[in-house]
Amino acid sequence: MSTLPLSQDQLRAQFGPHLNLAPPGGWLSDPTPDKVVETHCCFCGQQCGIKLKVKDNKVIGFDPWEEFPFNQGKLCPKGVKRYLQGNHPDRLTKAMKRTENGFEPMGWNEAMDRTVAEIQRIQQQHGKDAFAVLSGVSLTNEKSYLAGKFARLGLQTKNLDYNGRLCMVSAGAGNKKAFGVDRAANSWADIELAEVIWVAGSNVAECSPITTDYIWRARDRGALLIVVDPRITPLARTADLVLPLKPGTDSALTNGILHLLHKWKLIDWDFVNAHTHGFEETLAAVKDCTPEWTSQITGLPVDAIEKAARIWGEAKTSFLLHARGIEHQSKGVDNVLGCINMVLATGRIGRPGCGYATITGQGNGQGGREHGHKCDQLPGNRDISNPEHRKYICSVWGCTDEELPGVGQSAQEIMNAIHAGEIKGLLLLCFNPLVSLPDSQFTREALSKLEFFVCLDFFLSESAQHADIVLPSALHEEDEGTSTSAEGRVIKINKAVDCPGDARPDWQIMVELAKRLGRGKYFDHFTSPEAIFNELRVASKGGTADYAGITYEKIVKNMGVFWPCPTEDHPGTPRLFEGGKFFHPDGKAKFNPTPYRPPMEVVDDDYPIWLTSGRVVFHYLSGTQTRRIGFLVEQCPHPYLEIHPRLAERYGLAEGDAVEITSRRGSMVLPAKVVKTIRPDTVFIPYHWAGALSANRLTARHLDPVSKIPEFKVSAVRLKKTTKDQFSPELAELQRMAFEARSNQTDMPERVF
Ligand SMILES: Nc1nc2c(c(=O)[nH]1)N[C@H]1C(S)=C(S)[C@@H](COP(=O)(O)OP(=O)(O)OC[C@H]3O[C@@H](n4cnc5c(=O)[nH]c(N)nc54)[C@H](O)[C@@H]3O)O[C@H]1N2
Ligand SMILES: Nc1nc2c(c(=O)[nH]1)N[C@H]1C(S)=C(S)[C@@H](COP(=O)(O)OP(=O)(O)OC[C@H]3O[C@@H](n4cnc5c(=O)[nH]c(N)nc54)[C@H](O)[C@@H]3O)O[C@H]1N2
Ligand code: SF4
Ligand SMILES: [Mo]
Repeated sequence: MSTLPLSQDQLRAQFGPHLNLAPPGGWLSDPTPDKVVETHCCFCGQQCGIKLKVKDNKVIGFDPWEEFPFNQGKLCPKGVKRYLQGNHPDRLTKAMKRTENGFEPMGWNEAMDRTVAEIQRIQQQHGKDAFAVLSGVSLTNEKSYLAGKFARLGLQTKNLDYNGRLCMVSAGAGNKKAFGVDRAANSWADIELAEVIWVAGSNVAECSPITTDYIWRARDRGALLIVVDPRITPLARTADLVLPLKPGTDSALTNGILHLLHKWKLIDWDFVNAHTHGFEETLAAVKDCTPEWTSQITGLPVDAIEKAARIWGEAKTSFLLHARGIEHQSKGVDNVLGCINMVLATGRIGRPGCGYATITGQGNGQGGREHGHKCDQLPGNRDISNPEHRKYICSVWGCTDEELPGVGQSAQEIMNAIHAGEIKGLLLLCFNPLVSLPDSQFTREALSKLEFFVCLDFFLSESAQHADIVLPSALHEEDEGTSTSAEGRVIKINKAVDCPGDARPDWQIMVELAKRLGRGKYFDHFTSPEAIFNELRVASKGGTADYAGITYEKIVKNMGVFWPCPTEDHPGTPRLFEGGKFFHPDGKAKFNPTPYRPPMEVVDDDYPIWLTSGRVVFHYLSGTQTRRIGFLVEQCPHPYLEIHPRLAERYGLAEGDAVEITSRRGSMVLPAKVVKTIRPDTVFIPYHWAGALSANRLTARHLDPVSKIPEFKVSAVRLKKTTKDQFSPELAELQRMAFEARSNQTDMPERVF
């Protein structure tokens, strides 16, 4: 049913330079704002404070919010430009339906009627679970919570999952297993006090830029920095020790380090005996992980491995940070557990300056993974298959156990089931799977098989282009709510402007749909984000992610509250494990053996090069938002293949040459970017683009067996030099526009300053 009819306008929306031009007459004529609103940046999990300047119901600029403790006024390039997105001409303001001639605007009522009729038809014909919901964690806590309740009680489907499945789930599963709780163990204040900082698979300077500042403050006090990454990232260029391991070998490295910590008697036995379980079997599993073995698997020199173990083992204070580099693997959970084993073995965790955290990715990647829009989860990070947890949530929601569905399928599994024809209908909000899931050709096929597909977005994303109905939702600055930062700090998003046209916040759309589906009794009382938050507080009470004592007022007064915060007079909890107390019922942490497994796909004669993928500082995720901000587009207009000079030479490639990259899933042609900062057996593609430019044409649908995260960080490819006329029309167009923008010195709207 769903094909891809791209009109000229849609093509422009997808590939144009998307300059956000000032309104006629220009803002410069009167840049004095009517008001300035304290809120947060929406473009990553750091959730930096920012003040938006508003005039005539438009965001016209920003001021630094210097009092906000996390970033103290600092912002990265995306944060500096985020104020521009609301004024983009592509902004959806009407509901749209797909016709044979492309998308046409439609009335709100008609869009709702059709959506409800199709949901009912599909569920009557094929069962409740044949209609799925895929959601996202750029949504506030209120919307995330509501998405879970809407799917379970509004649609009565078990098949609900979220885009954090591509992001935070390996860390979440590892943290829960080891600590009994899923949150950064410490606020970032502890980074500054650490004397060793270990960063694994995290491009901090580009992807969590404000964290760089904390690391540098520690460096100013003499801290040593160790970075584990197949690429020498900007942060790594300032490191004391760089460990550029082969992609997909992280658990071999952490096992090797644990082996040496034991051999060199650097284990804190008092801590291990008093506060943990499982050390003996974990130690047994690393018995043979000698430096030589570790070196052979990881490709790192023996002395570098030994030096790393020595620095880590002898430190008095330390902070270990990791991100998707180790988590986007078919053993993502094991990699996380391997890091935690290193943290627990040295016994420092819980003391000042001794920390551990995964750096959360998406805007609300932390809060959004706590309150029940994961397929196996209920609010407060409860477990949907635990009878006690179900009973409590049923009591809060006023439903019976029979009414509450069980565990559903995870995001990639939902897409697989759509492809297999088992799931027939989809409601998608805040997620662009066509760009973001692996094996995009498969995703495209799946989306085109849906009998009915409704998408909520504020731009016509590449996935939305396959929808039958698109409902215009609200931008971050058009609604209020709460969000939880990478540190675990619950913060307040404030409304700056009203929604244009028929656009409205996702929560209002879900509540209206639920009412029209005859399920209003569970949703009628949600008349504001605060009303939803107040129910979330009760639903989370007694769970590990306990928000019961957090109120909007308290967040504003204290500029954020760290959960758990069980009562209104509780100050919140910046450091989770003080005194060696963990969140399992017995208060102890768990070591977990992580025997090394190779990646699901390994290099061979046909596909001899490792491919990895990730981000650049100027774009956010699938690019729906940042590919519409002129300045950011200009800084990084199109994808490229990062390749080491030695490998480039082997293929006769010079900077800018066209190279065809082929995996078992597909192939694409990109310009080569020749850099000395990547392993010579590995290439890298930034993933922010769609269609012919999408890195996910090449990646595979291999999942971690526990977290179900795709292995975005490891595939095998072959390379071939080709000619520039083989560039896709999209790439050629972007190169042309980038060239023009440079030579014309195109005026950017930030002239407003
Ligand atoms: N500018 C920008 N910032 C962002 C985002 C964005 O899109 N753009 N997105 C946000 C989100 S949702 C996320 S999840 C975070 C992601 O933040 P990061 O995880 O820091 O970013 P990535 O680029 O995905 O990958 C991190 C690093 O992993 C390395 N890597 C690749 N393979 C391996 C491996 O096998 N082992 C190890 N150890 N490292 C490996 C890559 O070389 C890369 O430098 O960023 C957030 N911040
Ligand atoms: N190859 C490769 N693939 C990857 C990764 C990688 O490193 N390599 N990284 C993975 C990671 S870590 C992540 S997090 C995913 C991200 O994958 P996605 O979630 O698909 O990425 P986004 O660009 O955030 O897409 C969100 C969509 O929701 C819209 N949106 C934003 N806010 C709202 C809102 O409040 N309401 C509604 N209704 N819509 C909204 C945006 O316009 C956008 O179209 O990609 C994954 N894919
Ligand atoms: S670090 Fe993240 S939250 Fe802060 S300004 Fe940059 S994108 Fe926004
Ligand atoms: Mo992410």
